[in-house]
Amino acid sequence: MSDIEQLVARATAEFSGIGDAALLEQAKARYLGKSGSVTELLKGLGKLDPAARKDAGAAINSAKERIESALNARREALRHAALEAQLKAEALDITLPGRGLPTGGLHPVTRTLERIEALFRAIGFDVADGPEIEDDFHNFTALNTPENHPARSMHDTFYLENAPGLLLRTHTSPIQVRYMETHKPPIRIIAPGRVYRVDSDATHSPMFHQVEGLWIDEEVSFADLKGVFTDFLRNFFEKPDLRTRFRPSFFPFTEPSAEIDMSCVFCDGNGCRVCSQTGWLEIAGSGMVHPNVLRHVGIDSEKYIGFAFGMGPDRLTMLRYGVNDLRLFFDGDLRFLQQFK
Ligand code: 2NL
Repeated sequence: MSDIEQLVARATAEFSGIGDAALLEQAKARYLGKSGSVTELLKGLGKLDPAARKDAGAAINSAKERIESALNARREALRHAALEAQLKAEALDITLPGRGLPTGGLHPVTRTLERIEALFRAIGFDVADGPEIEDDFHNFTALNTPENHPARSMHDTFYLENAPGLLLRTHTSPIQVRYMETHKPPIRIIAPGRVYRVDSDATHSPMFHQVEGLWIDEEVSFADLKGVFTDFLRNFFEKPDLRTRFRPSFFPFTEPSAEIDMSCVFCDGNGCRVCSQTGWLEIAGSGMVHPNVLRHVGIDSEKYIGFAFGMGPDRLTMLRYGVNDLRLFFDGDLRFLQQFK
């Protein structure tokens, strides 16, 4: 084999043995670089006589081309190998299950409030709103609650420091008081919202919810109260045979006043653990709005009359979903809350 052919063989073999792109470029320099073997051969052509120069030149150029193509083939092979290695290293397993986007959901008590609102809207009631920080007049005085009433004590009510006369509303009645101050009868509203009392155990939270209702017109009777509220409970619990009973009671803002019981939704009134074997569950307070309340808001108590009621949607939610500890609703434990989505 001629020296030139040996050079091609050596270069081709050397390139094939190189596994690194930078080393390959160094090897290229040794053959095709400024003082590489092939370049040196080309430089030597000038010393040959013209006859020999043509053949030698052709042979060297042919060798140069084959070395270049061996070089390019190796470059390509190395680039391909590098790509393969990268693809392997960065491989994604697209058959793995995705992480999923968690979806939010309404709080169970919110669902109850929305349900109550829908049922009362359906019979022509409006839904009223008001501030959670109230003044003494709207929370107590207007509601005929005397100055020395225990509900007004710091043991029962959260008062604001450095803000005399301001407090966290203890019921949603002040919403109804404000509504009566600004609207003329007929008035048909419910007042849902958060309320606050100094109280905390398995059945009492310092923050809880209330929905009050109010119907004021020229001829609203206790019979209307019984009809509206019984109908509401039957729709809310989806029990057409649900029964109610109204027991005499006392509230400063109603006269007469009544506690409302409903037949137990778990045993239909036969007696079970939930109703302490009585067949009845206490569900709301109610009565005919006290004339003093109407006077406080500037409504003529000789012309107008009406009923009011107040209930606890937290308790309604517990009964509807069979939950036995009120605190579960307000602990913020998503394992519990997510069950109601
Ligand atoms: C209860 C008792 C009640 C009312 C709330 C009311 C509101 C106005 C006028 C008269 Cl503006 N009354 N609200 C009346 C009777 C009972 O709630 O035990 N709630 C859970």
